[in-house]
Amino acid sequence: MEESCKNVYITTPIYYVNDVAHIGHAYTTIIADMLARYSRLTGANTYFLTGTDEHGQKIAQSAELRGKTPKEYADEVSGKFKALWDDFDISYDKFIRTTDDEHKIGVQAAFQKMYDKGDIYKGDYEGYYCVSCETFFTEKQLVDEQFCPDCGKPTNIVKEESYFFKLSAYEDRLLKWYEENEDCILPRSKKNEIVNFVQGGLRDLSISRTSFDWGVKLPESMNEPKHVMYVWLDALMNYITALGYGTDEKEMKHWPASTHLVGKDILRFHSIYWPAFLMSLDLPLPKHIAAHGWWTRDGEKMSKSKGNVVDPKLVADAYGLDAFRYFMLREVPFGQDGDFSQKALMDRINSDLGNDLGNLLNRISGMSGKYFDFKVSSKDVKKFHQKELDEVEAILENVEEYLYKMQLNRYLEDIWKVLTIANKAIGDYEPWNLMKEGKTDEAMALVALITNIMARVSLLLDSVMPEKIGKIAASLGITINNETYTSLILNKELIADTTITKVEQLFPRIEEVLLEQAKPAVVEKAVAEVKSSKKEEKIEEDDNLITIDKFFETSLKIGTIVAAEEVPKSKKLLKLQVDLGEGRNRQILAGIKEFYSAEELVGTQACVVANLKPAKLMGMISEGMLMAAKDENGLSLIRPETPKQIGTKIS
Ligand code: ME8
Repeated sequence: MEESCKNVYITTPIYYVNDVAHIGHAYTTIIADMLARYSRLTGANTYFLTGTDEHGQKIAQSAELRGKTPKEYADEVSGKFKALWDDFDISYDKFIRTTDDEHKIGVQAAFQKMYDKGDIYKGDYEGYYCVSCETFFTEKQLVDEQFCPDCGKPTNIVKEESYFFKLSAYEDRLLKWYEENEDCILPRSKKNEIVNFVQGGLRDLSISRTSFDWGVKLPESMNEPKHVMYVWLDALMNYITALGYGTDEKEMKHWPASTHLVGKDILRFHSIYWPAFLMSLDLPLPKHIAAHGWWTRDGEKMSKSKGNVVDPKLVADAYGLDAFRYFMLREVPFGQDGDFSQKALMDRINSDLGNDLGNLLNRISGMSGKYFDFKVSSKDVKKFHQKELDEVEAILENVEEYLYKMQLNRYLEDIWKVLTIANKAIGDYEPWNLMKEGKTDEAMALVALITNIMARVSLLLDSVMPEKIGKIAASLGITINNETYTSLILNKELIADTTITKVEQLFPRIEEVLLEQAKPAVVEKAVAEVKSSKKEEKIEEDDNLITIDKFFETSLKIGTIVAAEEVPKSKKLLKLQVDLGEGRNRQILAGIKEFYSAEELVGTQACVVANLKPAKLMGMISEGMLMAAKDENGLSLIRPETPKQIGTKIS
């Protein structure tokens, strides 16, 4: 974010449509919304972009699993994201979808430009691909020769004709950019990781795929109908196609981005590929790429595939949207991970919001009502309270800096210091005694001091809690806009005479957790539906639940392990021959060597996923998978309690 009178362009990642929105997504979007609202208040010409990322193998597979076309599926989930942000009153200026025609045209224009420049060439890609992360890896990068180093899922071997982007040619320019722009990647600790990574050397990037077709086609002039663009090239371009790059460029005046807000999982794409693409396109680079940490549940990253997500709508409905926003921004230092806890949320509501903020407003309306018929005049504030005003101003002068550095929790911490000054002043000056002593002017000055502090705090908190601050401002008789911001915050003026109106209690105390437990969203929803005795079909529509037919698409069988041996050079893999009663043994490579020896397995039974597509691991075919469960105490194979006939179906 930059100072006022400038163009400010703030973006969230565009979210994949294979996931329901959870509090991780809400977190990014709420931070971006806060920055955008603040920026508008300061008078900057602000543009705020969010949207959905709808192409790629992952989405195509998710759609197929549900028996939908990718577009049908994308329409449905993208609609849910948009509805949630609308429900949360997120102040985006544009919601982009990568299936929008303008976007596709823009991406093709960018591809063409990079190609014409000589930055794209055709070759063959051979390596590993993680569909879940939509990322290419070299063999060296894999964990145990097989698993994605980012998400831990198995990778696929990909061997196909591909176009490449000359990423390696941008290594030096990227390093120079990092060096010359101290805050281009925030926080600093994350920047160091990126610099180290790039110093380790960059390989050219495969930017087209031929093995599936759910993606943006290459420009027609290239006559390559088999190729679609790599989903990350397509996705990153959204930040410029949303402004009309390659179509109607009238909004391009907002470029370059002030802040690309991202989670740390996707920082590499944003701080290496994206600036390199932009250099190739001769466009200026973003000012800041700011990476926040993860919200976890019991220490694990929240994600739908892990089934540990918290539904932000449930939390906001239970505790209030503004309280939820405040909590997210205040609780965890930007860049660090945070475990979601309702207890912590309740504490913030009862203490920070109820006691410190809400109560102060009650005291203003109580004192002004009792002593002055709700009228407040600032005329003697300077005379009696210059000291407090100076203290407040010394703090507030520096808070904006925290926003530029993305230290949002410190921004809020300091605003709370100002509230403490106000609460303390009431105790120190005891207006009830001043009134008794007939020092009416002094009592009025004190009430006006508190009212002025509350007015300034309101301006600074409006972006964090727009709804509640709207109510506070109305109660104080002020309007939250750029004019008031300029007068009270920049010029440090005092408010004009005003009349206080009483408001209901803004943050009622919460005595016990309101959500039984923040269970995965689908479970919560399903339980709620059953409780309200709606029809069962309704549950089936909910994102994660499957029908029994779907379950039976997986063929699970009992097999006997007839032979087992270690795979040389592999820490994890054992090579097994498993009899499923098919007249021949299946070869199955299982990552269980750390937990079982080859000898002890021979002659035992296991549950086998029998209809998996064969996969190649370390150059050997694997024709199935053993079922196992792993926790902190180790891994156990799932087996029948008593021996069963070979090939018995599991149901
Ligand atoms: O990566 N904690 O989309 P995505 C905090 N389509 N934030 C989280 C989170 C968690 N547990 N889980 C997700 C993609 N997020 C690409 C982006 S941009 C050109 C393309 C947030 O749906 C966080 O901002 O997987 C993370 O970066 C983003 O959601 C990933 O969303």
